[in-house]
Amino acid sequence: TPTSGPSTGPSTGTDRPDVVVVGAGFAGLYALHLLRQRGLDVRVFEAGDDVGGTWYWNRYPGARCDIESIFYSYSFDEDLKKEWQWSERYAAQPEILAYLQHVADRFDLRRDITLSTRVESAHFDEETERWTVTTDQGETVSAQHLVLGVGLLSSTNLPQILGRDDFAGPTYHTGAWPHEPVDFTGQRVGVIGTGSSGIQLIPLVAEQADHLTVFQRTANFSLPARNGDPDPRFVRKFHEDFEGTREQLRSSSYGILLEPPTKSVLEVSDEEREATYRERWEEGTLTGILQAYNDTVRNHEANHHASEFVRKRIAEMVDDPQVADDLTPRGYAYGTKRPCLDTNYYATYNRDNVTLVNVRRDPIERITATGIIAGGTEHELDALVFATGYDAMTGPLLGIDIRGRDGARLADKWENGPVTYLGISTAGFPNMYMICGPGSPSALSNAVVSIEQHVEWVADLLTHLEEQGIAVVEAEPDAEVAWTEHVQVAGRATLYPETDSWYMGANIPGKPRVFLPYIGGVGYYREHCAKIAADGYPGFALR
Ligand code: N01
Repeated sequence: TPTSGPSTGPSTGTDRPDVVVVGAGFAGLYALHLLRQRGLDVRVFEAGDDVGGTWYWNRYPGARCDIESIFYSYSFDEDLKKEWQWSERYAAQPEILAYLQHVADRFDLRRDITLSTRVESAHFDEETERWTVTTDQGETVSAQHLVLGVGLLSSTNLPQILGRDDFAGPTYHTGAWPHEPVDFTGQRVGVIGTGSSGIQLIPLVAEQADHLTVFQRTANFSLPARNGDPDPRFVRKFHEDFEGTREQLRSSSYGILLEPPTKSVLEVSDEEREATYRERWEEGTLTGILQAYNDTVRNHEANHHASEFVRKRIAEMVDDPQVADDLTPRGYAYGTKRPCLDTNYYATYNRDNVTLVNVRRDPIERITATGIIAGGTEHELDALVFATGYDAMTGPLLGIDIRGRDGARLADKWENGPVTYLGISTAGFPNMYMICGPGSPSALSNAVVSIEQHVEWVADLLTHLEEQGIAVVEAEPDAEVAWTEHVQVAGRATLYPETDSWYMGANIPGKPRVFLPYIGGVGYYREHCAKIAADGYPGFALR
């Protein structure tokens, strides 16, 4: 039952907690709840002025989840799952934020969360075997354990475009949207970027603005979301068999309820393939077509069928053949850049007040005080939106000055790419746990299911340490090298590494090119982690 309202500071307020958790989004909130239940003294620091993480910051028009809300929500508490009713199949940002605020209140979490406070550094002190954590508010605390729930996509990317800071009008990044409503009425608005964020935002800005100019570098594959009421079959399923449904999610490949494909697309007839794709297209899910056959992201010929199907649909939806051609994704395999779900995205380009600039043909030369010059033409703008994404997965971790044994910096250790054991731990940084770190399925899954698995695994580990009187746990170098290689080998069995995407770090100039998430599947990964725990944590030094 709810026991506390909003508060801006901790009521326990200790400067020597057992655990410091960084971040109060889906990961940090659950970590606080569960670790507290295990009897640990926990402090959470959150940079935002409220809980919510991703769903606190991403307030741009059209922001909503693209995994059905009934699955994209916690499953650790049966009552919570059954009580909360989503108003839509894919809930919008205000509702997801309200849900996380509700969770914070319902489980009395706020008293241990310090808001409006960014963790600047975390240094491991070898003498005390504790982490010294400092914040931008001048607070220093000492904790035995450090849990990093900083998110995968929370470090915004503002590209270095010539003249970027010369623009005289307001500029926005989708991931740091203002809290007060932004009104584009009567304005000429520019949007750079056509990833998931741009694709959600563009239709709504087009409806409001006088004119919208979209600057597209890479055309994306997007499927219609067919948002509406929550699917009653799934709601019922959770009500009738909570545990069984939860188990199904946890043992699935992506953390959603979708039968795993058993057939190759190459073994079915043209008619069967077309009918299956059609059916999946009508369903409106992120992975429907991607997961229709088992080789879509493993084989170019198989992928070509899925890619062509979506390309044809784009051509049908866009009136102007040149614009349709520019919106048609080519040169990379469908699915290897994260696909999108949209509402009216392609039809938006049929509006008179929308211009598409293909910056591969007409490169952006510079931003000026009054607009953007691309391909020799100046596009005059009153406001500019950067939907240009994130320094994914490693950016949020390396944004904190993290130092382990011998003062070694995590940023130096990961100079050539992240090295982790299970995406949770990294050698030389004892008692530090990443929630959905690089090398975990996270980015290739329903993040909430992955977060719950990590938080529960870490909580079990801390309970084990407590019971055994062990003070320090640390990944062993051999184990992390083997795991990191396994993650890359699994990636190389797919088409992902061929594509320039944030999965590969390719969207950030100078970032090492490695496949950041683990593609072994949520269910397999969970079993693997569980076996490591059951076997007494091989690959970890415990003392
Ligand atoms: O970011 P992105 P996002 N000049 O990196 C372009 C999740 N998410 O915020 O593809 C011109 O995907 C860039 O072009 P290119 C989801 O996991 C989920 O949209 O690099 N363009 C691209 O078009 C998603 O994948 C939801 O050639 C430049 C765009 O900016 C992830 O977050 C909603 C440029 C960036 O796309 C990130 O999505 C939103 C430049 N210099 C986000 N630099 C849902 O749940 C970059 N671009 C629905």
